Amino acid sequence: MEYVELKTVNAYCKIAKFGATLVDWKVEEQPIIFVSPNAVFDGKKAIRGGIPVCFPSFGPWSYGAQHGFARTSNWQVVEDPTNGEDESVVVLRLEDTEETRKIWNFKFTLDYKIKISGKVLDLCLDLKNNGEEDISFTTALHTYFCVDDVEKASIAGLKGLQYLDKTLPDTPKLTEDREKVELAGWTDRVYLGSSEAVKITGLVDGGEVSLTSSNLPDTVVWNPWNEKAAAMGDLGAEAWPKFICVEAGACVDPIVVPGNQSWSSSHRMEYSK
Ligand code: TA6
Repeated sequence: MEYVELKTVNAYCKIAKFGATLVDWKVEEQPIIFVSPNAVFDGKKAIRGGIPVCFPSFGPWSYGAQHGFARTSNWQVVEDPTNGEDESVVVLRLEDTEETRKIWNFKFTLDYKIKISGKVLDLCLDLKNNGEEDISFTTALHTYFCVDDVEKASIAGLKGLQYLDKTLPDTPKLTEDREKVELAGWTDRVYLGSSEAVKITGLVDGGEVSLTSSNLPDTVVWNPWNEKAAAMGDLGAEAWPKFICVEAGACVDPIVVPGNQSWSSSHRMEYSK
């Protein structure tokens, strides 16, 4: 599997060209992103962990596998990383192919700029619709964060938001009333219209991370918990307490990009300890 690496004086990042999946982000040697010890790196199955790019769909999709084809496609490096003392950047690109057009008949260029600087990771998606027809899609950056114990992690910034609870029949829309969201079992929620920063505490070794976005209005919180994890060959019963997924996306209301127009989004992670 081919990778591209970013390095600065105090941070490191590694991205698989397969799926443009960021599989490692360290600040001062501290790993922040979780990858399952049982992840498969066969260039076919989505990597279990890291930051999979869900596109052109977040969730189930009538055209193919859930979360779309971007996370199981080979991306190109547009230009080699610029590795400076304080900042390092790379752009990866996914374009339509004969295969993608067979299942989703649109011409597009999706550029994914990844930048590390200090204790910050910036992820920017820029979609160009190269055809005449509107493109409609949903998307998410499906981040797995390393935690000491998922039951001791907490997420602030979601109070007052409505969320879809995918663990309940008919996926009801409920309202979050907690200042700090803590997980005590299988959790699969899409919080709608997050505006303020979302802060995760309980990362490995006392770390915290603050998340902000533009044009990615929803926040997904997920952990499969023990039973479901045990049934996932690329996760397993031992690994599930060691991560929490907090994902920035446009997960519900599709984004529509008219012919020959563009759409862009950004997602910033600021680590602190
Ligand atoms: O982000 C939460 C979610 O949509 C869950 O419903 C679960 O399916 C998870 O993604 C993992 O999906 P995957 O296809 O990577 O196994």
